[in-house]
Amino acid sequence: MKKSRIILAALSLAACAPPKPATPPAPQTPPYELSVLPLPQTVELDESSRFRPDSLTTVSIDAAVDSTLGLYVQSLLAPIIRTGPARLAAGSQPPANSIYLKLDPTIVGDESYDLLTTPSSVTIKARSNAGLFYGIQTLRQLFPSSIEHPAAVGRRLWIPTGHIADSPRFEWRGMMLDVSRHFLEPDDVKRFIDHLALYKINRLHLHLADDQGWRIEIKSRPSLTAIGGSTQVGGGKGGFYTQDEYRDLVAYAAARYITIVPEIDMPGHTNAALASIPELNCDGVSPPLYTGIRVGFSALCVDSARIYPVLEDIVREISAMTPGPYFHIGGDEVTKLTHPQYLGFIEKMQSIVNANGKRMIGWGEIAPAQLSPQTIVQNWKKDSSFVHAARGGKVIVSASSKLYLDMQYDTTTALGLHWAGYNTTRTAYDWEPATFIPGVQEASIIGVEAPLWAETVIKVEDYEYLAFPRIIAAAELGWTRHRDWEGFNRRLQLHDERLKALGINAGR
Ligand code: TNX
Repeated sequence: MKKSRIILAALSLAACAPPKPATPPAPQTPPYELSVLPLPQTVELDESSRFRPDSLTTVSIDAAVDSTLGLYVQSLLAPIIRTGPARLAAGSQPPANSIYLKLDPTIVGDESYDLLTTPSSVTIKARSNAGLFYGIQTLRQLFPSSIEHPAAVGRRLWIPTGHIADSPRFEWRGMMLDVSRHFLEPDDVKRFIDHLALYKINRLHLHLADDQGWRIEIKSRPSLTAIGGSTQVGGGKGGFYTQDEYRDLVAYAAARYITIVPEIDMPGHTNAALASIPELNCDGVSPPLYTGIRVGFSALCVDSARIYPVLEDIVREISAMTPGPYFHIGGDEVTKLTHPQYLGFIEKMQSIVNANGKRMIGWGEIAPAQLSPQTIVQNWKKDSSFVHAARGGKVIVSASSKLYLDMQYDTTTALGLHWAGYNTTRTAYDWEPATFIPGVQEASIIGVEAPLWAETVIKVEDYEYLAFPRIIAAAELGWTRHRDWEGFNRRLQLHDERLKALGINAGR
């Protein structure tokens, strides 16, 4: 493993500065402090020389680089940088005073990048466009928060020279949005996607169906949205994504190197589906829609052959419009079935999901079923995910007592629940996923994900209040190998201005 090395002359100078004299000297630029989140693997910065983009700075990209990345760099620094990105001819060098993106197969790791800053240039190298995208996010955060205000006049944007070499600890760095309990409009989901990308989060799990709402159009089963999508917790108007809107979200996320993971929770958490399609019920009669927040009362009629064509239609249509390799079948909190009924159902769903070309994911309860090692188990409470690890399967760590974003910060938080405890930002950050689940070691952990359940949130501001800053803690947990709470907390304080600049309604 590479050693983590952070050389920050400015930081140590600030730490041993003498007490302030009575009459302060003429104002000076404060020392540069690193506020990049998540913390990169190695950072060497030299504040004594700087790169400062100006109206003559250009963006250069190599032959194979995704051109949207060049445009993205230009837009981050517009209107300071005036010209669009230039694609370099093979073998030629970038001009002086440029920000240069280069694909380099010698960089180890699919999502790694290398960022070198001299007084006259910035060079980001990576093996993949995803790595370049992460390098650009680091570059963005090296600049002061005023980079987030493109219309501000007289901005002085500069970064110290130096070298950052970075790669993620885990392949899966996720967030989950529950859009079922309350519906979140596509534009609000996009807003989340934009902000998650800033922290190198690469999975957005959408919890698309639960007791209170069905949120995705299924063309062969239109009653799912016509009935199941018509309400939400508290009885509001609900809503759903049309297939075009879903595809648009998938593409929007993909352009930010985020893979959408669709979840249809089953066989429990299915009241909205049961209310929409009578034959999913054992007595063939649909129950009424449900707008409360109880869990565990609903179940598909798993012994009836007539439910499987419906489930096949759902998995097929969603899989066809999801380029990512995953399909999440939920599987949590089932109290209305026997254990053999439950396990048999999970195994049938695994065949259906695999037949549609996807890797199945399910909550921890699915672990005792006969699962393929390709299936992924998402741990959220004490479960038997060690059984899955023992068969060579992967586990996503979403420990509710650490990473549940719908847990209240403390007893004074108005929004959220507290059945798993109160989760402060430190709770979310200051623990170790590789030693948390008995029998599940680092090698079995594909990564971490922070779920935001939405029983108590309606407006996107409320979702943000619970998500930020804890999602940033989760992002660093997933990315950074050598973490320390004090350092993180300091960078987070410095980052606060950027959250404000982005208009994020972070909880404090
Ligand atoms: C448990 S976590 C649930 C959800 C609730 C959540 C509320 C999980 C797999 N199931 O249905 O929304 O608690 O915190």
